[in-house]
Amino acid sequence: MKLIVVGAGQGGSNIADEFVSMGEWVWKNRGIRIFTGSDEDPISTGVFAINLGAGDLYGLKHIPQTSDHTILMGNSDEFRGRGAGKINANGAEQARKDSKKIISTIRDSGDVSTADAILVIATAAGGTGSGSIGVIVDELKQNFNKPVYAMVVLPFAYQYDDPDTMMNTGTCLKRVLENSLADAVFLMDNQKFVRSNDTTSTNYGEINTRIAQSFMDILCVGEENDQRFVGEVLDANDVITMLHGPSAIGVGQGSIPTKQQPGFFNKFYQKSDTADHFSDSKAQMERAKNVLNRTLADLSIDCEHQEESSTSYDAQYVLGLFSAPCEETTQEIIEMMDSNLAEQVPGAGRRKGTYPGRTSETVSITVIMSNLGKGAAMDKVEFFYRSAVDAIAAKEDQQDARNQLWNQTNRVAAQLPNL
Ligand SMILES: Nc1nc2c(ncn2[C@@H]2O[C@H](COP(=O)(O)OP(=O)(O)OP(=O)(O)O)[C@@H](O)[C@H]2O)c(=O)[nH]1
Ligand SMILES: [Mg+2]
Repeated sequence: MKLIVVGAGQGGSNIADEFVSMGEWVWKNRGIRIFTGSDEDPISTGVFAINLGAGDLYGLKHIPQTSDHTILMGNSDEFRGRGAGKINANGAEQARKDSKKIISTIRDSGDVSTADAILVIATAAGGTGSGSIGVIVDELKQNFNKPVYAMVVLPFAYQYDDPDTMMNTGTCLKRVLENSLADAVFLMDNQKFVRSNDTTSTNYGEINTRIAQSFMDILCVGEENDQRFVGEVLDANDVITMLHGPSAIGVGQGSIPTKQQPGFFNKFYQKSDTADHFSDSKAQMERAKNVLNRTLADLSIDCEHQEESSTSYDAQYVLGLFSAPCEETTQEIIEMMDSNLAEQVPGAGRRKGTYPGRTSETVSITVIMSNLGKGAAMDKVEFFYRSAVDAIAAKEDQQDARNQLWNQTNRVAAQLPNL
């Protein structure tokens, strides 16, 4: 699947930058392009960064810092090179004003005609990305008529007590989920990407790498042209037809123990090469089950639904992609993955694929759930909406109280002569 990737705001652009880094690795190691452009073009041809603050764009390592790939909005008025000051209405307004520049830059430099889809990435808590993502998604959809996916990165739990964070996140989610032309919206909860052993200073770099890597196999699988690595294919259309509405993605990995070289004694007990010993296939099955459990635990946003002590997921579609060396990819294991997903996501349309041979010492499973219904993700979105409503009301109340106090003070001042 070939993408155009557009990062808006600082966090969004940082993640887009990580997509380029991942794309470069994939090109070097797998000989596959996952962004637009011909084989001779730089990998970054299909990737763009948009921001209000020039300073935020200097940190990019892979997206060229030239006007054909980094798009600076608000150059002509009061924002000139500065951010949106954490007010996402400013981000939205600047994107509307600069929409022609955004579209023409992507049209002229992005090789859009070869794209299967467009992905627009932003964080929800700030001003620039949060405000502009909905506008950018709509402009891209109207101008290019391709599937357009939004990725909205939700704030860390420690930010929930900040009123601006909650107002920006609530209004961004409303714009993108309810009032935009996005075909699907990937919800990425920063809190889910924090590892307990991370230091207190948030390691954005590591989180961004994890976010980009979640998409690696799903982008590669349909583009693979080396027959040794073509399994049960999931091509771009399989993915596009199942991607709708609020969605979660996750990847779990497990390592395959290296086969022991036979020592002097155990060579007498060596198993035949042709038939797998049953304990081998049992271990493989256990490994695959553990990886699937890890994938579901590591989805980009919690979305399970608890009912009377049983846990399930409510989604219109679920996709499972099993990537592992051929000898680990048995029919039994694929059936296990499929029936497990069928059981856990009852009633969902299922897509499954295999991607054999590309990794030698790991088994990994990618799961996408799309058009999520009841469950933790919906609760989380509602939590942000309610918190935003509460934050706006509290802000107004506080301002009223301040105004009243100043009115009293001003009445005293009124008794003084004017200078
Ligand atoms: N995963 C991830 N999250 C980030 C990153 N940078 C910032 N964030 C999160 O996003 C929030 C908003 O920050 P920015 O993305 O810098 O905001 P912006 O879109 O540039 O908007 P301004 O407020 O105008 O600067 C932060 O409070 C964090 O929660 C990043 O590189 N990766
Ligand atoms: Mg910024």
